[in-house]
Amino acid sequence: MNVQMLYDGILAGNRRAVARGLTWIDEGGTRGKDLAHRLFSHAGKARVIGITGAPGVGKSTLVNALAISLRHRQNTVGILAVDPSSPFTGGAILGDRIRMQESVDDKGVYMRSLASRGHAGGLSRAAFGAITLLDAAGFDTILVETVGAGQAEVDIMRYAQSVVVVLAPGLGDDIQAIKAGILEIGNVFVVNKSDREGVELTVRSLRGLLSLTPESVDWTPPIIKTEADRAVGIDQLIDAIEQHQTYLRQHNLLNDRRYRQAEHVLEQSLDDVRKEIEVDFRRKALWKEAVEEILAGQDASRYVRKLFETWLNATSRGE
Ligand SMILES: Nc1nc2c(ncn2[C@@H]2O[C@H](COP(=O)(O)OP(=O)(O)O)[C@@H](O)[C@H]2O)c(=O)[nH]1
Ligand SMILES: [Mg+2]
Repeated sequence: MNVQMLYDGILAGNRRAVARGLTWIDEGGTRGKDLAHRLFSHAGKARVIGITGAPGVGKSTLVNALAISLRHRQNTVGILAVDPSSPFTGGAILGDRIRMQESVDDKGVYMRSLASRGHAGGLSRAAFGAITLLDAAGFDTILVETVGAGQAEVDIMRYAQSVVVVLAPGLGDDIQAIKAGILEIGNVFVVNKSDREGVELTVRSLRGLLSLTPESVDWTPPIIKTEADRAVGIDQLIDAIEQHQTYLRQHNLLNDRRYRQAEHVLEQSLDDVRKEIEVDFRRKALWKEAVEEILAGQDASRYVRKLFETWLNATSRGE
């Protein structure tokens, strides 16, 4: 399958093309990056919902319940599970897969886990590319699950329009330990496993913590109680997400976000060119020559200019 066929296939919503494209993107190589950049202008229609929180709070169960409920509302749903600690064949993901089965048999749902084996920053870039692809493929809603563990996961949540932070009772004492970063990115909070003891305590502690974070004037994050494995509270959660989406639209925040994402694409391309130049020149004599001249006291920026010029000439000659 060549790039053009793949690109056309993705835009037509062909599942095999979507699968292949996501593999390219997850590899982190040039072809995946180019594909994601080309697809960007066709994205921007989907609503992108991030679901984050500590391991075991019930995020995957919640995503499953959300997907089923959204399908009943005639939404098509793309699901990305981003978990660098779980390779494709790993137990956790396999378990998720099985529980996702109910929605997976349905053509209106596409589920994929990303493992991105790439360098630092590779994971969030792959996630952005994958969201772009699913958006361009025409899914109405994209659900992105991340373990709210590190900076990469917080970065990924920047690509979501509405971020749902999931907690569970029994983490009561831990609630103080929740990273402030996670609290700040939450637009909707869920206390899942509300069948368990200590729900009200968790809700109260959470409300207390949220009152300390700088408050947006127009949006107060609601706290929704759910029991994901029995699909309790899912409609309330969808309503809360929809209210947040309405808020974003009314304040023109979706357009702002799209503008920043286009800037981000530009930054990534610039970064790619810089890396390409470096890789190319490390192989050439000019690199060694430059290092030696710098050792001898020459200005490095002169060489940078020269590297760019030589690269530009070579690329315009199609080398
Ligand atoms: N008691 C109870 N268990 C739940 C609920 N939701 C999910 N679980 C269970 O919690 C465990 C972890 O769920 P999972 O969705 O994999 O959590 P994740 O790691 O956050 O994705 C599983 O055994 C679920 O069946 C709930 O509302 N109540
Ligand atoms: Mg999970």
